[in-house]
Amino acid sequence: MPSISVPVEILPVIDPPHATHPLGSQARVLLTSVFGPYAQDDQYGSRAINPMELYHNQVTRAQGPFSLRMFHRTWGLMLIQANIHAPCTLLDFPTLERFVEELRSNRYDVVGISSIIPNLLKVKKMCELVRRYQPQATIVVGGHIANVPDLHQRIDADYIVKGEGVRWFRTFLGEDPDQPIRHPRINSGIGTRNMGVSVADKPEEVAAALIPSVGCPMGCNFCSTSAMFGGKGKFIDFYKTGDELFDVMCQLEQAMRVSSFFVMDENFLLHRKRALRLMELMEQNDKSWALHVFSSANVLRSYTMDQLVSLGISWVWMGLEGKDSQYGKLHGTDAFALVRELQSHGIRVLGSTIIGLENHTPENIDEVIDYAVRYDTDFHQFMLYTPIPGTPLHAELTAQGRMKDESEYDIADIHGQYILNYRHPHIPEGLEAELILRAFRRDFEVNGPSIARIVRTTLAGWLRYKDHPDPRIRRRFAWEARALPTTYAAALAAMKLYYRRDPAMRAKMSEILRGLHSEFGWKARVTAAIGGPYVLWKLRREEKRLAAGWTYEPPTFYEVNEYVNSQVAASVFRAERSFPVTPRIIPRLSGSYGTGDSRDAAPHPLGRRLAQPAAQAPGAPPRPAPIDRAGGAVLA
Ligand code: B12
Ligand code: SF4
Repeated sequence: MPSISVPVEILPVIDPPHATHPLGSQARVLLTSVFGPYAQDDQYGSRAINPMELYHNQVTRAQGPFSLRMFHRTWGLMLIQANIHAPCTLLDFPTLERFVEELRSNRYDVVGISSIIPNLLKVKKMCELVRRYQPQATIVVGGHIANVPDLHQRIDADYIVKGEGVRWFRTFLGEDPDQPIRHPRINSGIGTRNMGVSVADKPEEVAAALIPSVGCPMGCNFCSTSAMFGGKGKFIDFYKTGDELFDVMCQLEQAMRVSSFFVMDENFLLHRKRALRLMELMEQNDKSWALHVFSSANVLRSYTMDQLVSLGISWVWMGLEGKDSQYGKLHGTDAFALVRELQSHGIRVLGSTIIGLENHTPENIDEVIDYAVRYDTDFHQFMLYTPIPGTPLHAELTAQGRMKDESEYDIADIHGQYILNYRHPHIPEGLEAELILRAFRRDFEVNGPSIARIVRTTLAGWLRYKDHPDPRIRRRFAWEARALPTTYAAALAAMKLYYRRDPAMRAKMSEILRGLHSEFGWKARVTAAIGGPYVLWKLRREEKRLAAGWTYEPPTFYEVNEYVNSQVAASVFRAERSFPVTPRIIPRLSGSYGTGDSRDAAPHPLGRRLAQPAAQAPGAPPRPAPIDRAGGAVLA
């Protein structure tokens, strides 16, 4: 059991007048993410190849109209807003103009900005704007950007906060930092779209994001999320026990009418005791929830398939060891066999492979890519090997003089899809952008659209478990399979038509469609016959739009917590109210932060990335109001 400290560092970059804000919980707080639009090249560091979209950015990037389009909110800010007693407004995904409007329209005592490193220039600009329009406000900058060593010299902020933000804000506002953590209601995906079809906005179709912990005790040397929360042996639990977590999930289930959870936890199954207790409670209380998790392969292996199924694991994001990888972390686990086994139980796999490891060369890279493609996971993420400030790997390469100087690149381009930020021993400068694209393309050419792959896996799960003796298990698989005879049959029929001149791919699509026909009979046949041509038409239309340069941007969200009085909330731009759930089970030990069990853990190469159900739909309260893109105003 690792010893755990609370890895929150408070770094005042100017001497604060007080250790806490003089107004305490009376201080008016604005929390904001960096401004968009994101999917374009501009002087603030937006990049067309770095959209604010998980899948299209780094998973289905080369899948054209088959790419899964979806946005995710800034969960860290939502968590902070839910857990302070000060009146707090959250502006998520503003435009620059909307951010300025907010500063001109409402007075704030504290402005908190969340960012990652590639968005540094935006933070700089935002700090300047706060100084201009709200000189009285204290500027606090947090999130992964805080790991830039000389950040205080690059931006004009009062505080740069490394690590967990709820505790920092509570302390700063003079509140008890050890109160239980309230959980915001978060729709895990927003604006889902695939093959030119937008997914319906039904609350019961949406997964709730669940944040049990942050950090990962495995402390892989390149892992910025582990480093962010203390590194090796350290992490922070918001909900320490299975009982606490179960309570929060029940409340989210009721409030949001969800039956699935996207579990935003670096290595959820690593906390074995908590996960198994949750499973027990799900069994006792007849909960057939579906869980989407991150996990390393050998942690998955430490559970039996019955346990995984009972716990509702239906989607796994896992790092895949590359051929002859320097990260030998799967520890003898046959990852190919594991992926197949998981898929045969209906568990969809998002595999993650790193390109640009030290042993990769222009000569062996095709072998590396082919190896990754052979996994035939439902989705495949490829990322460039990128030592990030704050990680041991970055420190090591800096000491060896192998990190590139910042004058050699633009920091906005270090997002993992374009430039290596260190001197690679074999890959010539500039080749990496092509290599990573080659990997995405190869995976798509060989394995086809991810949407077809998840149909294949979901069908396998349904066939295996539809007659399971436990009705709780049967119910979950029926829920997972609900769209197979309808939406997915139409989608497969469209794909078959789309690939009519590609015999291999057409055969692949035909086989999956045959599976649907044989299982669901006339219903699937009729939907395929009628819906297929319609979806094909949508697909082609989307293909044309994308070819013409169409991009997607997230809507702006504008939300206030319960301490903002309603007059303020209604003024100028009307805001939505956010409604977190409050834990009813209070931890026995004082404090919400604690230890976990990492005995059977081993790291995965790129583990902490986001998993997401494919058929995600927007919806469920608190719902974003209509968007006025020009001003970004949210008028409920
Ligand atoms: C969800 C997510 C996304 C979402 C959306 C995020 C958003 N709305 O901004 C999507 C999928 C769009 C995305 C995109 C990208 N992401 Co991303 N993403 C994540 C992910 C998986 C989860 C973040 C999260 O919600 N965590 C849970 C919350 C509770 O934790 P948190 O965000 O860290 O917040 C806590 C603290 O950081 C702190 N805090 C945060 N903000 C603030 C602000 C203040 C004022 C204070 C005081 C404290 C504070 O308090 C919070 C509560 O404890 C992380 C990995 C991870 N596990 O964290 C990567 C991660 C943040 N992403 C990363 C990257 C690189 C990207 C991309 C560049 C694409 C890419 N190639 O991966 C793009 C950038 C898009 C763009 N144009 O800006 C890196 C950042 C690396 C770095 N050091 O800068 C991470 C760490 C993944 C990784 N290890 O590579 N991402
Ligand atoms: S890469 Fe995965 S296993 Fe390693 S520290 Fe990060 S989250 Fe943990």
